[in-house]
Amino acid sequence: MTDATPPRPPLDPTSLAGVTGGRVSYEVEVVAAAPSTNALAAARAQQGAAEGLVITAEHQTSGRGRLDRTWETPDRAALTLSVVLRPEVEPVRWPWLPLLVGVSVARSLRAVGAPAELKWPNDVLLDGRKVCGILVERIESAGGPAAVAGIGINVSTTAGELPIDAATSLALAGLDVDRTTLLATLLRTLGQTYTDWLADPAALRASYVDLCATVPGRRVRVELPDGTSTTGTTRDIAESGGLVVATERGDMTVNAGDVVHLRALEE
Ligand code: BT5
Repeated sequence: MTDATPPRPPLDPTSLAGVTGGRVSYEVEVVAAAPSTNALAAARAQQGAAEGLVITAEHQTSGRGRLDRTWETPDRAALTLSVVLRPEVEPVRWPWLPLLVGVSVARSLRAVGAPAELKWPNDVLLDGRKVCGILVERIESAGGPAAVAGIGINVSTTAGELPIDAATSLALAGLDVDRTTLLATLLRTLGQTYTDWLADPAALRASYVDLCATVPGRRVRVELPDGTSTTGTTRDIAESGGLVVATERGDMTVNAGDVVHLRALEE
């Protein structure tokens, strides 16, 4: 198999001007290179940036994952973006924001022909491999808290460019997707999904479960933030957004952690 780099046209900022989704009117800034779009957007949110600011980098050179992990994408091969949102909701609803972003990405990928699924809490999978990572951070600012929603999607990334075996890209799944078109679809879908959730929080849970490969009835290993892990069978998504897992010691709701989907031989 060859691993030649495909043509990688730049994003077209003019087609992104004036994009809206639900209540969100976007202001999209395309930068050639940045260490982390989340870091840039967080600084802007702290300075009072309004909801709808989007910073996207053609080349993100020091992308951040959760828990100090990294996100690696070559120049123009991926979409790497961060969106500022200012949800006026109780703190107890904030854990749904990353899940909401996952639903929006999965819907957008399906719209361009990719049968994407979610892995709890917020990985987006294609053919069982990670095609997108999401990092939502809460920023305190004088105008109130803001959420910076960071999204990285592998678009034309080749197998040799992916950092782990369990990753994939739209191109590797046989899809030739224009990044500008995908970004516009994503922003429209995210704005609408977010606006619907603000008005009706309960409805998102059913949409999430529908798109989620983790629930119900999946054998999983849950790796908790304290370093311990446990195996069990998934039951449901709780109202908190947590994952309900049946274990030997009874049901537990996991609100933070990593999940590994197990195959029979891995137990
Ligand atoms: C994530 O973290 O998946 C969140 C990634 C968020 C990236 C976006 S890009 C725009 C914005 N600006 C940023 O600085 N970040 C956000 P986590 O669940 O911790 O997964 C990280 C792990 O995914 C790494 O340790 C690798 O194993 C794997 N990984 C790294 N790069 C990848 C890629 N391009 N595709 C698939 N997997 C990758």
